[in-house]
Amino acid sequence: MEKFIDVAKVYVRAGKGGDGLVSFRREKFQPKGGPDGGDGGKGGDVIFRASSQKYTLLDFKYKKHLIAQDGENGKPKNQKGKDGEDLIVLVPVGTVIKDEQTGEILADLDEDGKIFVAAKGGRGGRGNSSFRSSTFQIVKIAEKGTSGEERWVILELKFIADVGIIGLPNAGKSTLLKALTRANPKIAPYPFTTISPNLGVMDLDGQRRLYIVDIPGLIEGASEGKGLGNEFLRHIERARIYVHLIDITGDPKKDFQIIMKELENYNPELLKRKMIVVLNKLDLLDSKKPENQIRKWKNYFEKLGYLTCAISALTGYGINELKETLWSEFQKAK
Ligand SMILES: Nc1nc2c(ncn2[C@@H]2O[C@H](COP(=O)(O)OP(=O)(O)OP(=O)(O)O)[C@@H](O)[C@H]2O)c(=O)[nH]1
Ligand SMILES: [Mg+2]
Repeated sequence: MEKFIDVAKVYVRAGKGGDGLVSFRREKFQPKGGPDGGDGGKGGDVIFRASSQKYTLLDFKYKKHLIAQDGENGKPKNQKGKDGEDLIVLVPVGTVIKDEQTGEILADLDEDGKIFVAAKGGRGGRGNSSFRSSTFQIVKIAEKGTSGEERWVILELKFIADVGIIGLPNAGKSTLLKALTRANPKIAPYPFTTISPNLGVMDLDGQRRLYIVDIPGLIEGASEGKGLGNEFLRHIERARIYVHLIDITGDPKKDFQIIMKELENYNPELLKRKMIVVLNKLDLLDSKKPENQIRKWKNYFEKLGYLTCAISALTGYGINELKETLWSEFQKAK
């Protein structure tokens, strides 16, 4: 199965080395002692480390500048400046790091704990005490620390989605992704808000996790290239199970058929994949007996052989149950 790619571009800068110091010992009765300026500390490195506790590159959507600490300057009395702390950046296992300029693969962090030093810290400069010798006592020179390495790198993570949310434009797919995960996709009251898949990770009690993608809306004729067309259907192939999301205030029967027909036209194999029908926007049912409506459509889809849930992605109604259902169905489908 082809994979989705989660990508982030980040700037890494290692710490500058601290400067060496020019200083002379000052003691009672010995106004001009020998040189005692300490060396500068080393600048911190920027290090990527693969962690099985990380699942996406979402952290880097807002934090793009990764900067390690500078080394301290040298101090009197031969004291070396402190080394800058390394900046350890956790990324999901499977993250590939590329040079932004050349595209060259710099590292493939495919195992938990694997590391890559993306920017080396600068060297600390030597203080004047390092330059003295038996014949050269009055040293007034010291070195500057060198600057830390810096560059832009691309982080890439390939994954297969566990769950793909499909449905007509405006059904509430992005709203549902947001309700199930901590993702924050764009949501708007018009069709085709989503133009490329959004990724989120559903987390049940910190133990059970599913990768969920919200796929752009499909319309009738998509398999012949209408709307966002084939491009979108291609995304659908990459999910293990589907949530077929339907606006209950629309025409559930017709809406369902439109999507199923497009799937079939595109690739009949897709119809064999596990699908859960989810009726959305229950909060908008204003009839006196919304349960009747819900029961009617639940029965309808269950008769067709689909596990069917009813929710409001907006208010959160039914979301916890849906999470459990997704987990157990995913286990069965594996
Ligand atoms: N009242 C109500 N509104 C909802 C619910 N779910 C989604 N909406 C609204 O429906 C509109 C469309 O929601 P989106 O999540 O952007 O829909 P989408 O399916 O991702 O749409 P596309 O990306 O265009 O395919 C927005 O105005 C949402 O606020 C719901 O459960 N109740
Ligand atoms: Mg959307």
